[in-house]
Amino acid sequence: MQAIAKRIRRGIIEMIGAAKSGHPGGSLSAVELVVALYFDVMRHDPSNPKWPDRDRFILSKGHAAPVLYAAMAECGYTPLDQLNTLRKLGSIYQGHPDVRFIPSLEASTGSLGEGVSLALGMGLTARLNGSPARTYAMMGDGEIQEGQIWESAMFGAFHKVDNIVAIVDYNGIQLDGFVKDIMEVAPLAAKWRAFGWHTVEIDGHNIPVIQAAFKEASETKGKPTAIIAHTIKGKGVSFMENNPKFHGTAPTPDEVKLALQELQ
Ligand SMILES: Cc1ncc(C[n+]2csc(CCOP(=O)(O)OP(=O)(O)O)c2C)c(N)n1
Repeated sequence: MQAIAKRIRRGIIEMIGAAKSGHPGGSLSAVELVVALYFDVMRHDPSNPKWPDRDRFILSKGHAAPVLYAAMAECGYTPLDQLNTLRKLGSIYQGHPDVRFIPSLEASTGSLGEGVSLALGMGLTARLNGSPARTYAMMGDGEIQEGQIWESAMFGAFHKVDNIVAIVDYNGIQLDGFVKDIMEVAPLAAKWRAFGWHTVEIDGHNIPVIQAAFKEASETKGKPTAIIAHTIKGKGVSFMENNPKFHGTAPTPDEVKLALQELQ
């Protein structure tokens, strides 16, 4: 999985570099979480994407589409050799995930704040159908400032939707600055606990720790689980790490070269 994570990081840099636009920072921070889900935790079958009992992943922070595209392509859902058409007219790899172009996506996302609500709908449906399907939704820590997130937090605990997991990619940076300076969201774990969720706080780059957290979530009955994953925005590329500039700025051709050297 470490090797896959590295390939996915390289893919993110290459596709955003080729597009000359996109969101590298929040794509790189989510790599290990997405890799653990697609390559270990989730029960899914790329040859049968509409399998009713599949586990589902919703990238609520849809601007981090490159990490999702790279993982789905690596799994075989979509073509690997088209990743570098990101954001081009006619490409299936649009700037934000869009089910009209990639039917194996669970939802179109990018308008922040909606992913946990979507997951709750899928969780309740699975419960009604007696399906073992589990649903995972990933948010950003800036995104969590959206009011709808807290409505979904109330709803999930009240309806005991224990087949969903909300993940916060807690990288400390939002669109143009640090979350603590714009509108602080801490203490995040205490907030999710107060809303009635089983809450686990982890290092979001440590794959065995991530796997253990998802296992704990699957064993938790009667309440949904929130995973607060501490991450580094831009992780893996020295000049992007913890640098708000690389929220939504593509690397230049020279920066692409440098980043790929670091990601050997
Ligand atoms: C409803 C809505 N408002 C604003 C935006 C524009 N926007 C895109 S990314 C972003 C910042 C998100 O920050 P965070 O959730 O921390 O993302 P990450 O750092 O993980 O990339 C904003 C405001 C949006 N996509 N949707």
